[in-house]
Amino acid sequence: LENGWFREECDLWSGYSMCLKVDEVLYHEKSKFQDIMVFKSKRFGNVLVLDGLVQCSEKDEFAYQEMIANIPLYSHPSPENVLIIGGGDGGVVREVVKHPSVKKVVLCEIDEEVCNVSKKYLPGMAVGLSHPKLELCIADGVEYLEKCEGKFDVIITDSTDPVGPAEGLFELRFYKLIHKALKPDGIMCNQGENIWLDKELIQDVLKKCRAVFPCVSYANCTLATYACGQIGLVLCSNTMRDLSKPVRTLTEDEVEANDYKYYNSAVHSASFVLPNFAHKAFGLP
Ligand code: AAT
Repeated sequence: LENGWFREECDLWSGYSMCLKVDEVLYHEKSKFQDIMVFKSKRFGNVLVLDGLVQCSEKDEFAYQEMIANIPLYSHPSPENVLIIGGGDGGVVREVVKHPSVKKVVLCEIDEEVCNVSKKYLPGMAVGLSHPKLELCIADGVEYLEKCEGKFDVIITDSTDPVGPAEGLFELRFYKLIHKALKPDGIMCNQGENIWLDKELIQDVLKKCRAVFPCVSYANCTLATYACGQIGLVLCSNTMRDLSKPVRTLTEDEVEANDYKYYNSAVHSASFVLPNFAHKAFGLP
C-alpha cells in the first residue's frame, strides 16, 4: 500500500503493475499457505488478494467466474459431475450449480481460510459454498486427483498463479491426473493467465496439455481488475470437438433468468477468436 493505493506486482511479470484505490483494509493475515488480504476499494467493491495478487473484486468477478464455468459446461451435452480445483471464494460453484443437469460439485480448495474470509467479506460469491449440491474438500488439488479415475464430466481449475501453493497445478503430471479423472468425453478448463504478460508460460502450459489431450483450445475473457484487463482459459477435451461452438445455446430469456452479466452463446464463440499475435504464439489451428 502506498498513499492509499494497492499496487499489484509479481516477479512473473516484472516491469508491469496495476493499482487500485483503497478505502479500507478489512482483513490481513497469513494463513498456513499464503498471505490473505481483503480491502474495500473505491471503485470495485471488496477485493480479495492472495500473496499480493488480485483474485477477484465484487464488481467484475462475474466476468471470469461465468466464463471459466460456462465455457466448459455449455460445451458438454449433459454435465452431471463437476470438480473445481481452487476457487475457495465460491464464485465458480455459484455459476456451476445454475446448470440443471449438474448433480454434484466437488470444490477442492487448499486453504480453508480463503473460504472463511470469503463468507465474511465476499457474500455474493460465498453463496456457492453453502449449496446443497456441493461437497467441500480442503486439500491440495494434485493430491485429490490422485484418488480419482473416470469420475468427472468437467474439471475446472480456478487457481492462483504458479508461485506458491499452485505451482503443482502447472505441471505435466497435473494434466495427466486431470485426464485420468475425467470421463472419456470429459472437458477440462483452467485459468489461463494473460496473453500480454505470460506468453511463455501459456505456451508451456499448452505444450504440456497437447502431450495429454487430443483437443486443446484457448479462450479469452476481459475484466477490469486482473493484470492488463485480460485473462485466458485453457480448454482441453478427451474427444475431438469444436469447443467454440456451444452444444446448448441460450435464448435472451434464459440469459436473463440465469442472471448472466457476461456469458451468452455469441460471447462463447467469440471468446475463441484471438488477436493474430496470440493465435500464432499459441499454435492454434
Ligand atoms: N475465483 C477466485 C480466483 C482465483 S482463486 C484461486 C484459489 O486457488 C485460491 O483460493 C487458492 O487458495 C487456491 N489454490 C492454490 N493452490 C491450490 C492447490 N494446489 N490446490 C487447491 N487449491 C489451490 C484465481 C485467480 C487467478 C488470478 C490470475 N492472476
